[in-house]
Amino acid sequence: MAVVYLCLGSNMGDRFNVIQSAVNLFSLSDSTNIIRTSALYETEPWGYKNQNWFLNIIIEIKTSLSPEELLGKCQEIENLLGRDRTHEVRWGERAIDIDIIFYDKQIINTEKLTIPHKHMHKRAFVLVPLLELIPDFVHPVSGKSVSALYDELEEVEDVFLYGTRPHV
Ligand code: PH2
Ligand code: MG
Ligand code: MG
Repeated sequence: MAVVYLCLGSNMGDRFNVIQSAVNLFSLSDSTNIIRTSALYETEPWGYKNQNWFLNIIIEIKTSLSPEELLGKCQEIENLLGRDRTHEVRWGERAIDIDIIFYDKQIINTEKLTIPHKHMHKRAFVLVPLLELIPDFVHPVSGKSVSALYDELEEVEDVFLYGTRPHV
């Protein structure tokens, strides 16, 4: 079993409902168990600025799936929740995005998959919720802890606690 951190984000439609539905689908799946989640955050768009704010959350799961299988599971859930890749722009709006941030301490660089996530160390919307869960976890490539990565952020987009969080 691997311990994995996923970042879920939504900035289209009923954002809370979409995040709750994604959490439910991971809970219901035999191959993924949710251990903990961060709080839910409302976050300023990172990258392409002219779009709605996101809801973001990190979920900690245990899974029997390989990284490639887990990617497939994430894409299956994105598709079920109405993600339409044909009309997307890079870093633009989406009903649901599910990114693998860490998969144990594995380092993976294939055409389909980069783990740890390529941009996670530049994003407050990933690091702030991760700080709640694993401040001392060491990023296997940079050798820096999550809290060190947060301290080194140069541009910090706004990240606010949202009033409620999804049920697990
Ligand atoms: N996802 C992106 C691009 N920008 N900004 C925030 N705040 N949250 C996201 O989840 C996000 C983003 C593309 O995956
Ligand atoms: Mg993403
Ligand atoms: Mg993605």
